[in-house]
Amino acid sequence: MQYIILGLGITGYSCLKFLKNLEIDAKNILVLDTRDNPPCLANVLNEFPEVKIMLGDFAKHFTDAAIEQIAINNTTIITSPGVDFSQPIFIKLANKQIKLCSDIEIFARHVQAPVVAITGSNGKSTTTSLLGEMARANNILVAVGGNIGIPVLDLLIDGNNYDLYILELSSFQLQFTYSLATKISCILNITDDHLDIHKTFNSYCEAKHRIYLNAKMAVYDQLSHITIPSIVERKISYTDNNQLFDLIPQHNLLGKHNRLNIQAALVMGQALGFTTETMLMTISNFKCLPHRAEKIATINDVLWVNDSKATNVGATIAALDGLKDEITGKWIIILGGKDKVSDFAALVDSVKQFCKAVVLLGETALQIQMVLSFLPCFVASNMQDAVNKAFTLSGSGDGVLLAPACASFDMFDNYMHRGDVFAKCVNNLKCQDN
Ligand code: UMA
Ligand code: ADP
Repeated sequence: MQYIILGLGITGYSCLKFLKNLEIDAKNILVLDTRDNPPCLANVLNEFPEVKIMLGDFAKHFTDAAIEQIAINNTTIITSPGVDFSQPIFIKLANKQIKLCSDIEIFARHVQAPVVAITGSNGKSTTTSLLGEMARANNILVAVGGNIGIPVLDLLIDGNNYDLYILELSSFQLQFTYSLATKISCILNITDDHLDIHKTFNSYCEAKHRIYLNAKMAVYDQLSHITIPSIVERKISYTDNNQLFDLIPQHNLLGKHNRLNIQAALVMGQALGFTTETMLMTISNFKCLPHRAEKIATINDVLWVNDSKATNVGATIAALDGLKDEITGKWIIILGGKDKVSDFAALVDSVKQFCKAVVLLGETALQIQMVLSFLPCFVASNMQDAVNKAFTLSGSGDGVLLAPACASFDMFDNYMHRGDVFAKCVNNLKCQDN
């Protein structure tokens, strides 16, 4: 069998490690990446110098003759989630009946233990982590991975014999997954995201719904019709199951959206047989993950919050709504970043209600300014400039919220890098203030 791995980020690297672990001969593996210096290039050159790597535009490598060979040899093409499958070359492959596979598909073909899979436009990492903690509290040897940051194939070769896998899955990973048969699949919510790649909301939804294919049980939100499974027989809505939530003594997660995440984790935990006592205790001890509505400083009675993980419009609206009781004044919100073809007009109501000024950054700055011009809007040249502008606009009782509604890749490596830079810039203010 021959393999082509598309992408040499952490997914591509993990696919290669997995294939080598299966003792696939290097001459049967080819790795492609469009970047000049993909993140895991050095690791691969070091560990697997015999594997052939080709960089640059995919179309250059997928010549008509190469496509013919791929079809004849029935080559497996494993694609990374960041690969833009809307490029014409992939349409050409599809027209030749050549299917792409995600790393999740390869995982599905080899995994032995039960799998829980969680998707949604927002709340995936929080819910996945919380459910993972609940499993640990129930003494289950659990592996948590996927879009949350640990490639799933790494979990199959790390030497542990896991009892349960809990996976966070993105639409990009689900798009090319066919045979994942989960014990539970959950869609938390679906709002606009990644339309630059999926092109239409409908095809984004279709990718998300692939999580229910072959699922033994589906967990969804009855109040959000778009999450309702059409194909799974056993299904439970987590918004109809509030009884356990009312027993939680206290928790540290702000906002209505986090209540939903907790409810979803409780319903899945119950279905997995976790004890009520351990689930409630886990929720009480669970701290919000970094870069999600994280309070990072109070300077001159102004609260500074890092919600860099708010990478789409829905997450920003949830953050503004969830944080409304945290300040007595108004928010200065920092918005903008990489364009994903988003409808920023959906921000208008929440921004009108909770904010007094808008500071804009990145590729989408002017686009957002056009829809929020009813408030003072300032375009910043970099994060320090944005933080300084927000500082001068704020008064006692106000807050500054970084919840950009956009991806970070126009100016930063990823949302974590953006959040770290924000925290550092806020820290610089503190130093000036002392
Ligand atoms: N890229 C190229 N050329 C290539 C391949 C990739 O330019 O040939 C670019 C893409 O445009 C992308 C970046 O490289 O922006 C990274 O893509 P990748 O597929 O190499 O990414 P990995 O390093 O393998 O990380 C991926 C997920 N990244 C994406 O989906 C963009 C990680 O999710 C995930 O944690 C990891 O696999 C393990 O499963 C990150 C993410 O931003 C956190 N996800 C999106 C989100 O949550 O909104 C979907
Ligand atoms: P994801 O992994 O799907 O990006 P996270 O749990 O990391 O989700 O949360 C990212 C951001 O999305 C949070 O900072 C918050 O602003 C928002 N968010 C979290 N949960 C929800 C939810 N259930 N509904 C809407 N927005 C949410």
